[in-house]
Amino acid sequence: MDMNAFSLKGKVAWITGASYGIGFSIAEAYAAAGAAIVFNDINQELVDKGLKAYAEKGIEAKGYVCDVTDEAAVQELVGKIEQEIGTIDILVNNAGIIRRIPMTEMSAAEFRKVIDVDLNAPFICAKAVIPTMIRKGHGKIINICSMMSELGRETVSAYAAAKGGLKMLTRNICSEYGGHNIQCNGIGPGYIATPQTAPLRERQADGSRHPFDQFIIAKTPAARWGTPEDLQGPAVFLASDASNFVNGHVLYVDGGILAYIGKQP
Ligand code: NAP
Ligand code: GCO
Repeated sequence: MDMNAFSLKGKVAWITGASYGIGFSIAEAYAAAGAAIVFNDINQELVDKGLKAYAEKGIEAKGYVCDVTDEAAVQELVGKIEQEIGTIDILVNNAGIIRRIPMTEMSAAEFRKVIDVDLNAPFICAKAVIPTMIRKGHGKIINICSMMSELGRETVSAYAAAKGGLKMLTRNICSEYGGHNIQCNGIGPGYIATPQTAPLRERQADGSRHPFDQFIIAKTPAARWGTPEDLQGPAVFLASDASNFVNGHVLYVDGGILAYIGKQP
């Protein structure tokens, strides 16, 4: 086998919401694999924070302010990227939010906001890049799904609905555009230590671990939280030619959570 199949040399990768967290880690891996990195975030402060962080890693990333829920802004951004850097070979729909609110206490507006960022935006961004991928005869779209693409839990109704929908959007892009040599797959991270999950890991007043922290440790065969770096290899694989016959798949990177009933108390 030619191991260059895992190379991203000469490719342009756009990772949404990648100033930090999982998106940043994936972009870092793509840069190491040879890709040109483009990212966006919701405001200039975050973009500047990201640019500084990429520069500290020796990565010449290009950053743009763009709200991924704004279709006109996304269309404009894709045109700007194509002019300034090149056509997009790899899209990672990473930007996301969560609101942990019991469903009966959640407003319809709050529910819609989560759906807008976590499901509508991946549609908008994929729709913006697919026409050029068709013209080029290849493309990679990777949607960052979740355990909640398969499981529910209290207080995350909107997030689970969005991530479940994102799994099916992944499968539908595969179905509709696989004939154009476009592969659309998902990555389903387990519980990863990022700002988004920080509230679930906060030390208690007595110094003990957060109850949810202990719960996840018991539910994970690896008996640890994942790190953004745990996602780098799977993300490079799904962005590379090594996965050209993998399509419509959600690759769960969860330390085994989905396979495990959980450690007996
Ligand atoms: P994070 O730390 O909250 O980072 C998400 C990034 O997306 C932030 O920079 C955020 O900006 C940005 N963003 C939010 N709304 C946006 C919008 N409308 N337009 C552009 N950017 C926007 O999250 P993370 O933990 O790295 O997670 C990244 C992705 O992985 C998300 O889709 C998340 O659902 C998914 N995921 C996370 C875990 C986990 O355990 N951490 C597990 C499974 C899946 P702000 O800082 O302004 O919010
Ligand atoms: C939660 C967590 C999870 C993780 C992730 C798991 O509140 O349950 O935030 O949703 O973010 O999506 O895969």
